Parts: sequence; structure tokens; C-alpha cells
Amino acid sequence: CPSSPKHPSTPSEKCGVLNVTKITENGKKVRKSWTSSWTVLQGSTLLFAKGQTSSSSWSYYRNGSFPELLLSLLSNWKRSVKPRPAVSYKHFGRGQPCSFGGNQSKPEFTVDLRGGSVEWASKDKSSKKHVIELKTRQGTELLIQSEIDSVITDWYKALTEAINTHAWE
Ligand code: I3S
Repeated sequence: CPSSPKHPSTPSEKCGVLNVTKITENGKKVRKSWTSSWTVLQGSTLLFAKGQTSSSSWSYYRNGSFPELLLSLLSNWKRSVKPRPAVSYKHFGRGQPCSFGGNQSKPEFTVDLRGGSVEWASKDKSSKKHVIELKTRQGTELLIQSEIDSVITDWYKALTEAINTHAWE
């Protein structure tokens, strides 16, 4: 996974934990419900899995994203959630392919990026910082957010590139 600085900033595959909510589905407004989701970008598809609160540290560790790892460990500790046991770094080193392995084998939902658009959300869309607004051709609108500026900036670039690359498919 390309969280490491060694990877290009706009890879064809990218993963990480993001906060996400739908605001419109098939053209109809829906109630916001922010969820922490394991998020995978694969080509023109964006996949989300729910419920990452206790395993996000593991995901960050596996993918070598240490600022996020520290933040998630801190937030897990605050929730008094036991962190997962340490596992050999050799076994799950940097650069692991992004996936929905183990209990993440089925995405909660997927988004087709072809014909979609991405922009920074205006303040009337959310009071949160670092929010991306993603619109699909099918009339679904999502807000995607991370507390970490560099993380959300990388996602903005990756999503923009994916949309541009697959626009005419
Ligand atoms: O745009 P909104 O409706 O003010 O968004 C907020 C609400 O969805 C709120 O939930 P309740 O309406 O159930 O209280 C959420 O807790 C907030 O996080 C939403 O606002 P932000 O600005 O965080 O997207």
C-alpha cells in the first residue's frame, strides 16, 4: 500500500482508513452517518469496509503508515480497546497489496468512479476539516475525510487521477 513516501503519490491502488458518509444516494438526499472505513482504491473502483475502530492500527502498521498508526493507537487507547498483539514486521512489511483480507473480505459498498468528480467540500457540506466531496455518475455523493492533512491530500490526488484515467471507459 502506498502510504510510504517511497510510493508514487498517485498510485493505481491505494488503501487506508478514512471517515466517510453518503449525503446523496441515487439522486436523493440521505442522512449523514460518518463511519470509519477501510478504504481501497482499485483502478476505477473505490471500496469501503465498515467498522475499523479496533483494527485500524493493524491496517496502518501493515501498510507502514506510522503517523496514522500513532493516532489510531492513541484513539484506541482512549477507548480502552486492547491493541492487537505485535506481529513480526518481516511478515507484514511495507508495500503489502491493498485488500479486503480476513474479516474485510466483503466491502460494505463500492463506488464506480467512472464519470464521477471530486472536489474539496465547501463549509456548508461539513463542519469538519479536510473533507473531499465525491460525486458519482449514478447520483451518489459522498464526503470523505481524514484528520491528517497529508493523508487526505494524497487521497484527493489519487481519486482525481483515477477519475481522469478512467473517464472515457
Ligand atoms: O450537515 P449536518 O446535518 O449538520 O451534519 C451533522 C449531523 O449529521 C450530525 O448528526 P445528527 O444530525 O444526528 O446530530 C453529525 O453528528 C455531524 O457530524 C454532522 O456534521 P459534520 O459537519 O460533522 O459533517
